[in-house]
Amino acid sequence: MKKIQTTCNYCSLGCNLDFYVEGEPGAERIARINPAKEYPVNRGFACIKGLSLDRQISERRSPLPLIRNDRGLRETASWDAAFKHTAQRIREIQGKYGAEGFAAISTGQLTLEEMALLGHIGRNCLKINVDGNTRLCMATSVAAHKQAFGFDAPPYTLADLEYSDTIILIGANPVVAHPIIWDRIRFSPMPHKLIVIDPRRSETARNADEWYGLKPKSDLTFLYALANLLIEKGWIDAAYIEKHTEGFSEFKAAVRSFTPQYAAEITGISGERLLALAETIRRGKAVSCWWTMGVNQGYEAVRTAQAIIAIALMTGNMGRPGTGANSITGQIDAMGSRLFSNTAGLYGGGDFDNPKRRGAVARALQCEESLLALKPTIPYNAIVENINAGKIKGLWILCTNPRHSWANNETFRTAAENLELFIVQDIYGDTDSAELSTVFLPVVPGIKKEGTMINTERRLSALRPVLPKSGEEKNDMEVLLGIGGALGLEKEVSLWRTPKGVFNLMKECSRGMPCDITGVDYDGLAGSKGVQWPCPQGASGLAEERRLYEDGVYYTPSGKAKFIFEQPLANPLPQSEDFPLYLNTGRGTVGQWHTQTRTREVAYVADVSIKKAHAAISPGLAAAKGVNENDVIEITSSNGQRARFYARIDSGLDDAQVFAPIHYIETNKLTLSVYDSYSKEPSYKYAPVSVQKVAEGGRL
Ligand SMILES: Nc1nc2c(c(=O)[nH]1)N[C@H]1C(S)=C(S)[C@@H](COP(=O)(O)OP(=O)(O)OC[C@H]3O[C@@H](n4cnc5c(=O)[nH]c(N)nc54)[C@H](O)[C@@H]3O)O[C@H]1N2
Ligand SMILES: Nc1nc2c(c(=O)[nH]1)N[C@H]1C(S)=C(S)[C@@H](COP(=O)(O)OP(=O)(O)OC[C@H]3O[C@@H](n4cnc5c(=O)[nH]c(N)nc54)[C@H](O)[C@@H]3O)O[C@H]1N2
Ligand code: SF4
Ligand SMILES: [Mo]
Repeated sequence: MKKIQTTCNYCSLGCNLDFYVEGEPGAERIARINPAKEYPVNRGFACIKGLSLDRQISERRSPLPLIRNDRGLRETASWDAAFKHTAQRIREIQGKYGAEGFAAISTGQLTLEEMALLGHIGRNCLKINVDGNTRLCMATSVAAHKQAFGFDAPPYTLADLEYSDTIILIGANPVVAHPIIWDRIRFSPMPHKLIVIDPRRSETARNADEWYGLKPKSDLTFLYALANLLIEKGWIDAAYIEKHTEGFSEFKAAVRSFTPQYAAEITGISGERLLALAETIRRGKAVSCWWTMGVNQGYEAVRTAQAIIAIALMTGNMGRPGTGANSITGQIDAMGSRLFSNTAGLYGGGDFDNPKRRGAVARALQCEESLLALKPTIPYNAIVENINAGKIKGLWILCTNPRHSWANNETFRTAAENLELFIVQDIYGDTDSAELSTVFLPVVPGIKKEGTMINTERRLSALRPVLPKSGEEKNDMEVLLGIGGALGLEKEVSLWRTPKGVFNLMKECSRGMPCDITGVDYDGLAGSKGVQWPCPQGASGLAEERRLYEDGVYYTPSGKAKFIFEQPLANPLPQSEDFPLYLNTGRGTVGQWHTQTRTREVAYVADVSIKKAHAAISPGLAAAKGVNENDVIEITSSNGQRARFYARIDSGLDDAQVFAPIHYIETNKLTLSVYDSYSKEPSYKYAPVSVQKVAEGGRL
């Protein structure tokens, strides 16, 4: 039996798993999957999703492309025909509507190398807009880090969870979304206090020492008031502030008006409880703050993330074991997408108009500088808006399912219907998005692919094929190269033909940057413990766990971290008489992944998951509306749409809150086209709605 170590390609922990494969060549079979014992992230544990990665090889997948014919039917085509057809249609669209009449959307679930190659073909060669669906997820943290730290460089290593005596989770629910983080908190040898800040008494909040159930989207006021209290009480680290930060006096002056009384009105959290939190922070010797989508997905999300950073900076909780203002990523390779996708910045970092970086990247890629994209991509929402305005007529989406996952998702359905060319590259041809495609390009799942992933703590790890491809099957890289070839880009992609070749190009692009990976050996990553960036050439004896900013030096021109303040904005679309309630959304269960295309294959997840869309309301609201568990309710959203759900009753919600898991397409029918103004990340977690009962128990 052969043992192959690879990376789980679901969540951002990037657990490593040992696959045991038996059988003759051509008839290989996965006999067993064990979480890798020596891997520093998961240390012999994994969740149900990783342990069932072998379930993505079902009959639902067809190995050959589908092209929609004149009668509107999808017909099987050979790979050669599909490549030629797709390339020809891309050229026609660009000829008719200009280069930017075509666009692409990728994702943080592809490998670093696949994303880099798409960025090269799309952004450099075709001069198109390519955004990542990391925009729906991590764009806020990217913007927050760049402005406050000078580079998109999150400080922590996961071991900081175990060195922390005060763990504060803000808008994060790791019991469901990051089970290995939850394990590491739960079993941490360090006695600790766990605090959860979340309008919903989530699964994690139920297991915390303290839960702050603030009003939705009131985090910024809450954090400014907390900062003000820490400053007034003198519970700050003046030496750290003086030596390693800038902008503190302006910040201090700006938050002065955020009194506990004022904050209580906005947040619903009393002055006494705010003081208790400030005292807990003062007492903590190693305080760490961790945030996820409850912060990132809001209309003033970047400033909220920066307020968390401000609290960590002013209390000197940075750069030491167990501290940090720590953004947790979502998808396995979100970090790879942020650094190496050529979408919002050059490969390895740097703006498209930075002459020094342009020169370095062109040299690294061994190409003319003029080949490099000249400007950042327009963001995801602008791509969808431009489609609906008739400016973009062709779209290529890879490894994402926006018909379901995009905010206010009927706008994506309209967009797909407005397209002349809609290419979907996915492992399944029956996703909600693929069903609308004019060209469907089937690819193999992660267990048949090779490349590199970068997890939430900046750790690079190897994805290695567990099973060989069979017959006509292709992987993402081969499909990208096939289309590149049919577009006549043979010369441009000549150095980009293998994952290792692309990785080595990206290494060169990273040279001298904060995310320097010139010391990483592609082959050496396989079967290893992974390595965190930075890892420059010649680096030796690197510790298994490394955090950034231990020396207090940041990546800003002055070397100091920045305090950033802005007056909280009015909610652009608040609750009203017609829409007195609000819809909160998020992950439902450990077993379910996003739009469920993959996890529906796992029988023991499907068996315990509720099949149809469901939404939770409080016992108080249920009583007021005469709703019992499993009755059918209709939720009407301020975006003009309505949808039906089975009612659940959840005592962890306040009477104005409705919580719907994202795993059902109905949920995003109701979310808003509202974005953070800096990151353009959708405000997925807040939509004014009203609720009505439409039927007794289970007649949906
Ligand atoms: N099982 C499973 N795991 C996953 C995923 C999955 O689909 N399924 N997806 C992965 C991905 S891509 C991501 S991005 C992560 C997401 O991981 P998380 O962000 O932890 O998960 P969410 O459920 O989206 O949201 C977290 C919490 O934010 C809270 N929240 C809502 N509004 C606010 C607010 O205004 N303030 C505060 N403080 N909190 C608020 C919600 O009530 C929710 O409990 O999960 C990853 N892991
Ligand atoms: N209301 C609401 N909406 C949300 C969120 C929320 O919290 N609330 N969260 C947002 C966030 S954080 C995220 S990350 C997005 C996720 O949104 P999506 O990325 O759209 O969701 P997935 O279901 O993960 O879609 C991935 C697709 O890629 C396919 N796939 C899997 N492996 C491969 C592969 O190797 N190659 C290719 N080509 N395809 C593959 C899968 O079959 C699936 O169709 O949802 C966002 N939407
Ligand atoms: S915790 Fe995340 S990376 Fe680990 S096995 Fe589960 S889904 Fe995969
Ligand atoms: Mo995400």
